[in-house]
Amino acid sequence: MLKIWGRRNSINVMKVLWVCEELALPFEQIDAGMQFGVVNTPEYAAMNPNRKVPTIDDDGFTLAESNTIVRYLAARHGREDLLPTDARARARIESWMDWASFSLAIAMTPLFWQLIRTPGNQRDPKVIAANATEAERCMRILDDQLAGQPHLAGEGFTLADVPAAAFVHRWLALPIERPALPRLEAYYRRMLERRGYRAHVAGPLS
Ligand SMILES: N[C@@H](CCC(=O)N[C@@H](CS)C(=O)NCC(=O)O)C(=O)O
Repeated sequence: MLKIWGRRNSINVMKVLWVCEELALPFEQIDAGMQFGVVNTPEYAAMNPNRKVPTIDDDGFTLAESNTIVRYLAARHGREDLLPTDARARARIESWMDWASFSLAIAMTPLFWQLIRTPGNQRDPKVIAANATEAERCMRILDDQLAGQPHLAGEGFTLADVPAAAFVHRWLALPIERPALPRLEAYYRRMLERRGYRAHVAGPLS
């Protein structure tokens, strides 16, 4: 059975668990990272030298990097709807995945850590303000992209939606002031119709 190492409150682990639900794949999840340790063992480092979560073992094939893992799983299970083989259709999807990890995450990660994982008396208001502004700018990009289409890459749900929608839940759940972004909020409600998103992504922040 597919093994997934990673604590359930890691956004990168959430993406993998969610996609397993989309693929109806059985899996064994093993707590690892932060308070669970594991990542600093030599056995784990041999699978993932970066010592981060998630890592998977699919029948002896080990793989790190959450976006790569979800692309691998979709391809391995022939899910053209989630990740087409056509070069351009696929590139559109990957572009949104990369954007979420390299632009949206750059603002969302410090914002989330400050507001959720840092004691109130140790927070830095400047870090919060700067990243809240940048996160809002990114969320407006998503809101614009959703004009006239229900998902980020067009009509259907694809892997383009996975990293971005994981951050949308966090952004909407953070104790910050937000502008009304009706298309983004409708998108969030659409994501909530998905069992895997409800089960693995849309829980309380921790
Ligand atoms: N680019 C990597 C990033 C992995 C990463 O930074 N994971 C975080 C959790 S979201 C981590 O392992 N943090 C340290 C820990 O949990 O011990 C991926 O997408 O898998």
